[in-house]
Amino acid sequence: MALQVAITGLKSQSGSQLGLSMARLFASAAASPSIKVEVMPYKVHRIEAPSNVVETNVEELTNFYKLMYKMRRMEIAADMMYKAKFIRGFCHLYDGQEAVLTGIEAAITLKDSIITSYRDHCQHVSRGGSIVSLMAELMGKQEGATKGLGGSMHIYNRKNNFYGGNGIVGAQIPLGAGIALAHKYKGEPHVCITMYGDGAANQGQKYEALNMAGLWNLPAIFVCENNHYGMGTAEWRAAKSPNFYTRGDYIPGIKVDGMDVLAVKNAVAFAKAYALANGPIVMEMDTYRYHGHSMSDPGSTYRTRDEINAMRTERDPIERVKRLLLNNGVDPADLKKIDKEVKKEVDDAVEQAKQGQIPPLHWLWRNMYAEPLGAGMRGVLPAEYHVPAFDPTYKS
Ligand SMILES: Cc1ncc(C[n+]2csc(CCOP(=O)(O)OP(=O)(O)O)c2C)c(N)n1
Ligand SMILES: [Mg+2]
Repeated sequence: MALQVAITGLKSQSGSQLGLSMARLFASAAASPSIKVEVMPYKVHRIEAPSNVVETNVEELTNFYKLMYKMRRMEIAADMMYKAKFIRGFCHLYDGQEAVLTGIEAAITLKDSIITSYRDHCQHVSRGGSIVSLMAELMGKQEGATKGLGGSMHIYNRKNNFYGGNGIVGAQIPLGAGIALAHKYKGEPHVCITMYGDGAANQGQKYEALNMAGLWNLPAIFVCENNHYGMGTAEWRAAKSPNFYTRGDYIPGIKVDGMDVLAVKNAVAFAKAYALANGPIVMEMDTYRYHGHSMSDPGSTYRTRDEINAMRTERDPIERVKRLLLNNGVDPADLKKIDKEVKKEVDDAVEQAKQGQIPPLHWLWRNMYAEPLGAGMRGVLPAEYHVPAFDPTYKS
């Protein structure tokens, strides 16, 4: 079966808007028969649930499979490069959670904005960045997404409305409300997706941001990725109410199986339409991270191996899509071919990134401000003191 075919004529609750975003993410040329899938019913708060019957087709599923497998291989490669000391410092991996981002991207366009926490590698690629520039950034090379100066937690792509990469827990939540305000202020029909964890969901700044978003009816979608742990702390130890989809109080909420890309796609399309017409909405994605919190956490001291294994065998988002594809007549050899191609793409990107250059030392003093302000810091003018000569090649 030819797998490189197109997605057209998707009919779902999001109508042409979903078709458009699909064309962007998953380029296509011909329609294939529609497949109806029943996803886990949504739990809702102050809103009526959308249908849990989702329409898809082999082409769409194939492209979901490819993107999620790419994310998985990228994170496995990052893990290996960290252990081989090519990557230093902070590094938080996203494997296990791939269906959340893939489903979100399927329901929005690059004109909609995304902002997230430090767990940001996959957003860089889903928003159009290359795997080479991701790997180069992780290795601190100047060919990296943020010129090797940001590293794992600080990847941005303003051109495609990806606002990072934020190391301070919860800091992205008010920023996301601000981005939604900008969309509204400019009269744009776009939303801001703000992704944060179950740990961040208990923070005060979230409630201030929700209040303002609610007051001003901002097109803001607050996506709590509930992977059930904040570092080594289980959600029930940190949250009086772990029903994160209800925690917006006066703001409606919806709880989604975050290990099912179709459930996510359908719910985000619904949330986007709601947010544009009415204002903010909270989404709780029930998901799981396979790796530890970051590289210093083996991930097995505060949860059992049985729990991790059960997630992998019973709820893995990639295996779920694979099963759907096989049940709908796709040849297993075609999926093996995809696996091989994706693995090679990631391996080649890692090798290319290794060849990159370490940034020159004086770049440490560049890009702190849009242009050197001439303002001193504790009596020192950084540009004069530390930088031999202004480097006009720095800004791209
Ligand atoms: C304000 C602040 N407090 C503490 C930390 C340290 N810290 C980093 S990640 C994290 C846990 C956050 O967990 P969660 O929000 O569930 O996100 P996840 O890592 O599970 O994606 C903590 C406490 C920080 N970076 N910023
Ligand atoms: Mg968490």
